[in-house]
Amino acid sequence: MPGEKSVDRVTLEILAKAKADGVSTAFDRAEEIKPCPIGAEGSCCKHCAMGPCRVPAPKKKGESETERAKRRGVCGATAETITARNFVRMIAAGTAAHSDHARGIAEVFLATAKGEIPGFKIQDEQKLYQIALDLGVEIGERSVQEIAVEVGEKCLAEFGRQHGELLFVKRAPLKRQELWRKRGIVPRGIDREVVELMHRTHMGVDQDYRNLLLQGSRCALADGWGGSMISTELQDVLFGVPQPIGGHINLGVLKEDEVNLVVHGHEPLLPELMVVASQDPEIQSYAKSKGAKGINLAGMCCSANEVLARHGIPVAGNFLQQELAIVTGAVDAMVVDVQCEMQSLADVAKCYHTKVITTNPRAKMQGATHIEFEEHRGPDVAKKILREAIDNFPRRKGNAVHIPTGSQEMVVGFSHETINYLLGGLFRASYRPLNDNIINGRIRGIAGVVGCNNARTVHDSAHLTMIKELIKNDVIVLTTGCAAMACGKAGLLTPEAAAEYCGPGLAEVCEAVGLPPVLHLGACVDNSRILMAATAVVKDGGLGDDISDLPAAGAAPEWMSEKAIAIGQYFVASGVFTIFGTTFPITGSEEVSKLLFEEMEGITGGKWAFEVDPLKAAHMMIDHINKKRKALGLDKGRERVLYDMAMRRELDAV
Ligand code: XCC
Repeated sequence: MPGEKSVDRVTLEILAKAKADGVSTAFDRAEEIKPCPIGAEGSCCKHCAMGPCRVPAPKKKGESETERAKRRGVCGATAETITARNFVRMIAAGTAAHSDHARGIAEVFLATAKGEIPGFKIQDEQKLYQIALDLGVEIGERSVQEIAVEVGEKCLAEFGRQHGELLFVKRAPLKRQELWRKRGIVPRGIDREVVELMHRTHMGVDQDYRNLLLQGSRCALADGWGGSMISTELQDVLFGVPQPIGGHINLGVLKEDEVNLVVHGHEPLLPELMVVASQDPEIQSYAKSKGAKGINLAGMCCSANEVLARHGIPVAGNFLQQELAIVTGAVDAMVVDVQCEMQSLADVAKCYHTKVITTNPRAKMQGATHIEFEEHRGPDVAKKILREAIDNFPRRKGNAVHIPTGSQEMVVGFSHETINYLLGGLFRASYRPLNDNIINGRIRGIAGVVGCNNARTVHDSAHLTMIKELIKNDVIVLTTGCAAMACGKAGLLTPEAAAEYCGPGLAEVCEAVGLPPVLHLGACVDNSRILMAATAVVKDGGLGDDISDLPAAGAAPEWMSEKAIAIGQYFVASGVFTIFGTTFPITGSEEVSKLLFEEMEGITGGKWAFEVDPLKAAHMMIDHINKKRKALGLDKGRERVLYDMAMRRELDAV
């Protein structure tokens, strides 16, 4: 309905409760606080104490050279330098976030391999061997433990590497690697690229916006093919590669008669232990002793995606629903780690009985209880937190509780490995059927639609409008993060969605295999799975020899976090046309806009676009996909060959 803040009925229902309870949420604050127009365009510089300098946008027409020369900061920095600096600092922050997460995982992985840590073990040996091969770790007759120790050490060394190339760069198509080398943007060490970007954007260092954007690309690649990929890969070995699994989503997953504990954030280490600890008979009977029927673990944001994909743990909601989970009055504890946690959680919790528990020394919050997740006694910490939640259950204020009815079913847990065997069959796992269906036109192309919610747009609306338009036009969608949850709530992550929303070609493929038309690939670090899927498609042949040749596009229509910019840039640097909605933080400079929206294609084969209207954005993606199909000679329309028995026999004989 026009004027509504969300397209999700459940969100609106709890927003009404927040209003009645006198609780302010991000939805309200987004209306009260107007964004600074110059900051929104990226041309406000506060990198030194002579500023902040706000460099206004140029006059629409007829700006004289003198007027143009005046549009500078005190140090003389131009709008292009300032916007480029701000933009690449976002990349540095996003890369740092994903990569610091990855470092934590690598440390726990190594300690697990050495047998120094309780609660974790090497679960997926197949994946370990695959990673070992890619990292150049010898397998031979060595034990799983020996291999895992060396894999852990090699991954940890990637952060502090000073020279050479990140090892996972070799996973990319050869042509792509060559292009990166030619452009001088192959990442060395992950930390090194972040530090260099912070240095270059310090006052008075790199004042050439093109040069800044090249290092921005190098740093972003250190995220996608470095930090994020290390997180995904090592998490898969520790906790298992996700397999298709059923799940439920939305605030209706909370339970009236059970202890509700919501895990929120990004790192799956503690949530994995909570899954185990919540099933412990001692903890279960403790919950019963306090009058609860059991323990209901639910997830929020990317922590949710992690435990959903591996255990089918229900999802309470995406980014903009975090305060609303507490407003239901039914959450006994919200346990947070790092990233995307609103500081307002502690304030909202004051109006109810919810205990907000921070667990990571990097991320404390005033008004929250801090129980540190010390990995070496992880299972004990998990139980301690569960007991806190259980102790809090009797404090629920009955008249303040309102849990919306119902939740949506979905099928999740896809990865580049599962796409392989789902489409190819268990015994001839391959991307061939996917490639063939793209070549024959049943599937027009592939889109990665990912990213956040943003309180300045209608919650979930742009995700759903864009994705429905894409699948209607036979574009299969890979999704992660909060976008994936929007799809889950709207029923797009079910095989049945194929018949309802897809064009005839995609519907046919999905129905034949029993796949949803939108595949949930996990959390935001798992966007690295999309890079791997794209690479697998290239390597299977018939669709060009680089990611930039593929009929594919990426989007984050409701983005808000710096991590999204890092992700967008590593997709662009990997050769993908990538379109963002909401706002775009470089529009204060015509030169930087031209570089990112046009010239980048000549540098990396991918480019950015900015379009607020999700329907228009979807058609820009489809046009791009069509352009790539044409370049591959696939624009002739599909030829339907009807096989008679003789032809079938002939085929079988091949
Ligand atoms: Fe955060 Fe990952 Fe964005 Fe959602 S999608 S708001 S970054 S939780 Ni990652």
